[in-house]
Amino acid sequence: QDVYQGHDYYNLDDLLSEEHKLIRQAARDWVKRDVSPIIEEAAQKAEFPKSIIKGLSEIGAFGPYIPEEYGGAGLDQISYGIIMQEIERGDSGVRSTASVQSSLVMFPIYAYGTEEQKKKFLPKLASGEMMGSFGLTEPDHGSNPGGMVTNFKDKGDHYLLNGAKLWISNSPFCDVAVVWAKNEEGRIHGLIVERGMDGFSTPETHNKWSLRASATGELIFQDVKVPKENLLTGKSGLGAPLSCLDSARYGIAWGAIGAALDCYDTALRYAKERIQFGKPIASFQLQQKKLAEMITEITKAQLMALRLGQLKNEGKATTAQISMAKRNNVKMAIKIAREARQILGGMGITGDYSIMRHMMNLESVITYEGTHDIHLLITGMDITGIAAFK
Ligand code: TGC
Ligand code: FAD
Repeated sequence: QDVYQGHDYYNLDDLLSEEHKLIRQAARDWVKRDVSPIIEEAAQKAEFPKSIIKGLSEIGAFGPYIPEEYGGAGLDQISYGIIMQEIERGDSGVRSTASVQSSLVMFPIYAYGTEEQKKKFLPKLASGEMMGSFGLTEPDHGSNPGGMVTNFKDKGDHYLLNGAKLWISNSPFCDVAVVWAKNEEGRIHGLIVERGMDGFSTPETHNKWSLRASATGELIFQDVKVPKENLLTGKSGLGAPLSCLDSARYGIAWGAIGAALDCYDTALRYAKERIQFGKPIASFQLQQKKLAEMITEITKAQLMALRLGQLKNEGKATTAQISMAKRNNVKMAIKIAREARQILGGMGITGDYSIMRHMMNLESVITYEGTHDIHLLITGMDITGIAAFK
């Protein structure tokens, strides 16, 4: 791990600014120092390592593109991507924590919240003093969030919230949850629910074989009285939560490259050192084919992510473009993890190397933020004009 410097086959660094490279180095150094040494044990024990919260905040991973006046880092979208890439080189679960906090909690409050909400929540979320979760998925509504049944009623001086969300990252320890629910007319709105409100509970989901260092759970609302000032007033309808997903999916398109780079880097070095039949296994054509295809696919994914970042910076990236990159890059990373594990032979199944953990983590990444199938259908809809979801 010590000599890892990234792989840049097409000299994409030439297209990055000095600031981008400094941000990357800071994130990379932090992952090497504070994540890599503890993450295997955290994953084995299925414990979220709370010690990383401070560091995530310090490298700008909480709200990288949220303006500094609200405590964010005020960076561009490529910086956001680079930070996600470096974090996911360490672990997809750690990147999940940052994705949720930034794109799914801070973004909706920043984009759709009142000035009071922004001032109250954003600086604390940026510093990690407050941790957030995002409740869209329900037990019976995953790919089809528009069918949600969680609902709130106007009770004059407050709203009364009922329902349940499942598969929620950060839920077991979150201080606040951005929750999507239908009003009495069936229109979807976002509400900020705070820990301590009566009737709000967050049981943890156990027995995951994937994303074990990330805490996942439920959000349960039983007659929760939510103050009216906690409604996100800036946007309603399914488009509001979906626009947050655009931001998180973009970060995942970069993040997956980090996991793939770590697997490739590990496999390349192992192949050069491991001797069988009197030669390094890297000298056998079958292993070279695997490694050559890995770096080719990584390079294509890097090009896609960088161009998407440029489009995001210009405010031109479409939902369909983001879907294509999320789908392609996560699939690329899973394939590389599987091939890399084989290059390590039996050693590849142990926790002495990161590959098997990445491989298992990526099974969540390919499912959350829209499944592999759903993203294909988004592309299909974009090119044909016909939605095949329903
Ligand atoms: P559809 O009729 O297509 O759209 C409903 C309304 O939303 C608008 N819209 C968008 N607006 C902004 N941004 C987007 N990306 C948008 N996509 C659609 C659309 O224009 C429409 O507006 P209006 O005004 O006409 O009402 O909706 P649909 O019900 O047919 O569903 C489409 C579909 C299937 C693509 C969508 O539901 C979907 O993406 N499903 C996947 C669900 C998903 O991704 N869930 C993720 C949950 S969060 C999570 O997984 C976090 S993981 C934690 C981590 O990152 O670590
Ligand atoms: P389903 O929607 O039931 O899908 C099952 C299968 O059917 C999939 O293969 C899917 O592709 C396929 N399918 C569904 N509809 C169609 C269709 N129309 N056409 C073709 N195939 C279809 N959600 C949140 O709101 N917040 C979070 O923080 C969050 N964190 C998560 C963390 C983890 C570890 C995991 C695993 C999930 C998380 N999710 C979160 C939920 C995630 O977004 C959903 O799991 C995902 O959207 C899929 O929903 P589902 O699991 O209900 O699967």
